[in-house]
Amino acid sequence: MSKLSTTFLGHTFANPLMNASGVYCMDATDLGALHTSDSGSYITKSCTLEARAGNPEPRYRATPLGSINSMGLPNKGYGYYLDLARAHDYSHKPLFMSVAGLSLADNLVMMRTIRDANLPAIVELNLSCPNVPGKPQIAYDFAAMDAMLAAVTKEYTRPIGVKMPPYFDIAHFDEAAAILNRYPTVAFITCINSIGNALVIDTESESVVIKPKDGFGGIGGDYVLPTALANVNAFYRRCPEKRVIGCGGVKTGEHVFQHLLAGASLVQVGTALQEEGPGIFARLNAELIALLDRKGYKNIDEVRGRLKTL
Ligand code: YRO
Repeated sequence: MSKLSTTFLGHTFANPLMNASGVYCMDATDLGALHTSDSGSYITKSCTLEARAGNPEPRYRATPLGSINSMGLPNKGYGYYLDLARAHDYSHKPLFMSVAGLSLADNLVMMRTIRDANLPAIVELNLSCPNVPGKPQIAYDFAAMDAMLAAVTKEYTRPIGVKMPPYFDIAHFDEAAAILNRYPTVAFITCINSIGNALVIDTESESVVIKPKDGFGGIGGDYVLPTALANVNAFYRRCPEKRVIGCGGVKTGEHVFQHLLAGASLVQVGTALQEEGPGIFARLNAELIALLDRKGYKNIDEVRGRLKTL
């Protein structure tokens, strides 16, 4: 066993790194690059019942401090990812599937089909999915989130995870965690999705930089690391029976280490993977090993949740 290897939901991972859903995971070409990379695992693009083209371009832009996107859920439809999951070599590395139905009914259809396929793939349910128009996304509407989890976990009784947007208020951490804790088969919580509805402005052109939603979009990268660490740690403290996957602002091995300290068991890479490509996983693993060596840690399980307070 190498220094970076770990276990999660009964699966063995060579290292804690994977892509954030949405990055390098739309089709078999993208996913093939993740398969052959030095990631410990990888996840498919959030899927819907039917394939979607997504929003008009430009719909993603990198900035010196991160990225903004309003992709609009472009994906090949859940059947495509389920076929890849059927063909996946699970002895090479574990595979996650992200599911983001446009309604509770759509999620139930997808979850039943995935259940009946009886694969080792691990489902991450994206709770940033649309709700009734005029209402916030599911994860910002706690009654809708509770109803979604009740219905999904009733049909799909194997362990699942939920992808959460960031919260910014202690009362919201408390309420979200209390809801998640009512569902024992919600085995992991991935924190965080992009910080929603930000606006990047280009001074020279006096313009927005992405076309959809008058330039509004979710931000990732350097902008979000402290928010991501807070959300990882908030759910790690409140949900002791669950695992947490860290996502947000990871660009160096040091950032991976900080997510582990905050309580993450695995760590996802979004914007930095989009900008650097799948070669980033070899660099992050090397940087993390060097940091663990310098600090005298024998493995990453020793680091998890060891954040000190003052
Ligand atoms: O635009 C997207 O496909 C997207 N971008 C993100 O940063 N996070 C997401 O979860 C998604 C898909 C879900 C949704 C925002 C389109 C409802």
